[in-house]
Amino acid sequence: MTKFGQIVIGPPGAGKTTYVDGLSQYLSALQRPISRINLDPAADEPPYQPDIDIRDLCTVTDIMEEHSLGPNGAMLFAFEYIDLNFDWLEDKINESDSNYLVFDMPGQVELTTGHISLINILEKLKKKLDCRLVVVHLTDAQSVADPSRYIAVCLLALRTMLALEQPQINVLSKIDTLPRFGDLPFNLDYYTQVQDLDYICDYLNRQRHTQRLEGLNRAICEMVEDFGLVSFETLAVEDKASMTKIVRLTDRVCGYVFQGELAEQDSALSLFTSAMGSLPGEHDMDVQERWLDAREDYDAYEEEMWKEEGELVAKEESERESMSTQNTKQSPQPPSQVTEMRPTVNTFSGAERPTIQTTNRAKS
Ligand SMILES: Nc1nc2c(ncn2[C@@H]2O[C@H](COP(=O)(O)OP(=O)(O)OP(=O)(O)O)[C@@H](O)[C@H]2O)c(=O)[nH]1
Ligand SMILES: [Mg+2]
Repeated sequence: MTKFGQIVIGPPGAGKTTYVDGLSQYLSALQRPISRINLDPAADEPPYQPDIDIRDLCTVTDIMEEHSLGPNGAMLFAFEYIDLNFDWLEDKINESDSNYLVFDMPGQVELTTGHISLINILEKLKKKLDCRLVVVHLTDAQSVADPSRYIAVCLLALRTMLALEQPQINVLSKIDTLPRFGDLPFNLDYYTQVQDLDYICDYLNRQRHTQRLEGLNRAICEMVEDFGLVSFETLAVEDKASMTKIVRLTDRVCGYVFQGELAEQDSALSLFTSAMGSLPGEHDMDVQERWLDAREDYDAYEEEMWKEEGELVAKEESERESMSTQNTKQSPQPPSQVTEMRPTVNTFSGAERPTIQTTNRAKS
């Protein structure tokens, strides 16, 4: 059976484990069974219960003790060990019934920028288990507040894409924290689209401490632009619209969209409309507006929507309860239709969405 899924990578603290936890909750609400696979042999207790846990095979602490290695060396050793003992992982995956796998990776960037073990593991997942995975590369959105760090992040994203040779989505995580870092020199879409990096080089040349690196910065930016591979999505893990967009995108990229309900439809048109049509939030919600320009208005609006949704669910629940009490009193009836709780596609599609007077668009 073909398996689909995501392999979640990114520097330490980028939010990988939190995303896997959020994704698992989100997909269970959609009634999509998933296997959560902790591939971090140095993980403390993750907030989710892993269905497969690499720490049952090896832990960084044991490797450090047995082989007198430091934490980074032990992590690379652990991945070589996983590669050699791939059968263990293969058996565990075969035992699980779910055909959607989510891998939570450690934060060591060495693993994703050229170390051969992860490349081998991905190859085996593809060849032996027929896994179609999308790499979700998370980076803390804080990096856009510092232009030189942003350039490094673009370079890392490109390096990872070239090293792993997998379909990859780069994501600026924790976008909800961005207002904490003050006004950005450019609008958010400038950072997500990764175009015209000359502007950022010019900006850095106006800063005293980065002027002397002009040649290096320009060379890196030119290379990133020439490849034309890097762009970023945004993610706030607790925001439903944001998660919806990432799930829809990953489903398309790994091909999951062609499975399940859609695969059963004979209409090629509906299949391709789902695969190629616009994503929720792509046009009608601007991330800059949501998280930077009018955040408080949106937060208040969203709270109101959640309250209404909660009241609706509570009402439905009490109606169901009273119906089932009536049914037990009367003759046996077939079970009543249950309204499924599904995440709303776009929280901000209502007429009452907040309007804002000004944006800082002029900056770019
Ligand atoms: N505000 C906010 N905080 C987040 C978000 N995602 C993650 N965090 C926080 O970021 C911190 C690090 O998150 P983790 O999920 O442990 O990061 P990680 O990438 O798994 O870290 P390592 O496994 O150590 O590399 C935690 O305190 C999370 O609560 C988000 O979308 N918004
Ligand atoms: Mg983690």
